[in-house]
Amino acid sequence: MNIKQVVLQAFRDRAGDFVSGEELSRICGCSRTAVWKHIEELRSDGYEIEAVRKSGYRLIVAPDRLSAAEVMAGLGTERIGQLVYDYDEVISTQPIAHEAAAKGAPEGTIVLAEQQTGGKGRLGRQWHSPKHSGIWMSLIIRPVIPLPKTPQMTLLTAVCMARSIREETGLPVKIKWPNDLFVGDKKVCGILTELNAEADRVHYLVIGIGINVNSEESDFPPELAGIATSLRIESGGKVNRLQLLQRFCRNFEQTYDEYLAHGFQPIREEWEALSYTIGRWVKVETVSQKLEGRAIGLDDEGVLLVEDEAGLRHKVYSADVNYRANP
Ligand code: BTX
Repeated sequence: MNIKQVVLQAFRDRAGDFVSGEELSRICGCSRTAVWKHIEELRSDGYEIEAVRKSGYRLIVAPDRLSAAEVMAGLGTERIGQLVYDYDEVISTQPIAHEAAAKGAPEGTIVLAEQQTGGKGRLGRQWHSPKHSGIWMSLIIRPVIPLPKTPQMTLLTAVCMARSIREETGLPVKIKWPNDLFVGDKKVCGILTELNAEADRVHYLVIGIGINVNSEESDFPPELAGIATSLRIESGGKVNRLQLLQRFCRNFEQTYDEYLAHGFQPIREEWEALSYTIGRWVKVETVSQKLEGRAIGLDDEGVLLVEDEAGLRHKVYSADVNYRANP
């Protein structure tokens, strides 16, 4: 942790009470003048900090910003979120994370932006990422798994994010295969998994996650009206982006470690329990596949199983799935 993170952690531990300059200087291992300089920096980052002679410093208001210092302070994970790069505005966090990963950024590194001007969805689609209203992030992981298993990481991420949103907001979020989170019939979160690999070795994955957290109806462009929603719209109140992100980091680390130790089975069960897709009549279209049927579950590897009207079971590896009324 750097000094700003240590100071923020001390404020958090004290929950609104004063921390003396002397104590901060002891915790941070620097002079009181250096502490004061860091307090000034935090103020220019938007923190409102009261200073009272003989009492010390007290945090009054933290800005609604996803800063690296805030995310890393008090996170309590070992890898996920232990290195965070934050940006005010980027085209997309994905290429930044790829570049960091190629230069050796450790597993768990996160790239965050308050706004993306060219947010990416799958297959060249766009992801609308307006200022301060969402979590737009890319997570670098380096699992030692064979290439065909990498789609499982998207399913794992969806499970962890759905669980985190449910715990944080109580909203009944569901997962639409393979990479969307829905509240009711509207999309609240999308996941884009990109990888760098050779035929027999995964170098790293960059998992891009976009969540509409505090967006209001007016934040969505007309083409998303009726298909997109936010946690705020659905829950009726502002949601703390920082708490949600930290909760996701903890959930992800725990679930990812379980996955590395015990495989996909527990994730498959949780995915099916949270699924919006299972039990529905779907229409699947890929370059090589066109079929309609009922989504009946995932196989052991995380491949979607669809049963057509003749009772034949088909495996769907990667495709857009549209929903149809039952025949
Ligand atoms: P997707 O291809 O499944 O979804 C993209 C489609 O979703 C768009 O064509 C549009 O219809 C709809 N859409 C666009 N923006 C939104 C939005 N804000 N809310 C709801 N629906 C929307 C999903 O791709 C993967 C998205 C990943 C986004 C993250 S953000 C951080 C990282 N950086 C980056 O550039 N992308 C990822």
